[in-house]
Amino acid sequence: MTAPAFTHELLAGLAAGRYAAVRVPGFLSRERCDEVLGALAERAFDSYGKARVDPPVMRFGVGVSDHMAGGGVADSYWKALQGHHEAWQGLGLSFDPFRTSREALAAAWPAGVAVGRRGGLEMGDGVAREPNQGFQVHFDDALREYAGDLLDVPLVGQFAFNLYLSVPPSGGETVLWRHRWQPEDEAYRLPASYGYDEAVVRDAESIELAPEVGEALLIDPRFFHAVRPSRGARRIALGFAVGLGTSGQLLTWA
Ligand SMILES: O=C(O)CCC(=O)C(=O)O
Ligand SMILES: [Fe+2]
Repeated sequence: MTAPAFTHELLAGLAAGRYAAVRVPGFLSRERCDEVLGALAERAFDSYGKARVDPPVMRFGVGVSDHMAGGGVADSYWKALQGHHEAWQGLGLSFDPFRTSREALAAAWPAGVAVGRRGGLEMGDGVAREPNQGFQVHFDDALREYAGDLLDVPLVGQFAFNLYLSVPPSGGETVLWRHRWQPEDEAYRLPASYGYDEAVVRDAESIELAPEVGEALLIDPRFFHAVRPSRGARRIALGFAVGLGTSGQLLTWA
């Protein structure tokens, strides 16, 4: 579904599986995209853990996936989050793009949106990601990745939010398959990787979405998805995970 704004019906439809993806072109103005991009262009990006994420994906900000330990979250995550907030504040932006994004979701979700908490501590609010060489075929599911509940509130649904700041003239498509993880899929897992051989989705229906600058995309990341390699320009998106909690609230984390 492509729409001028996120609505309650669209978010409910995505959670229920009625829609594969909801995209909102022009979610962020060209001026605001350029402001964030201009500030990020001056900064050094980190990369995700090199063994797990290959080809490498660059990142500005802290993501919990690099701090998983024993089915939970390592102390290093909470320490790293301090530097994360300093780094984002250091960009000197005139607005907080993660807050702006949460507010747009809150306008569509009567029970509200908040940054999720674990053990009472606020999780990270989002990252900028640059998968110029693409993301492998993978899925994201906090219920499978963590031993217990990741957040203090149990989740009954999950979304992935992406806001595209820079997109290449060719490549960089997000591909989404009508296939959710099943035990047999483990035969296709790439060694030590977050990803799977593409044969895992060979028989599944798919859609391919070529993002535009300023567009926001919500998907249910429990469906297998990938990002194709970019050609000709950086592909930079702001992103965070969104859970639908048993409280009815949407809870974000990164
Ligand atoms: O960059 C994208 O379009 C999708 C990235 C991704 O894998 C996710 O948001 O879970
Ligand atoms: Fe993903």
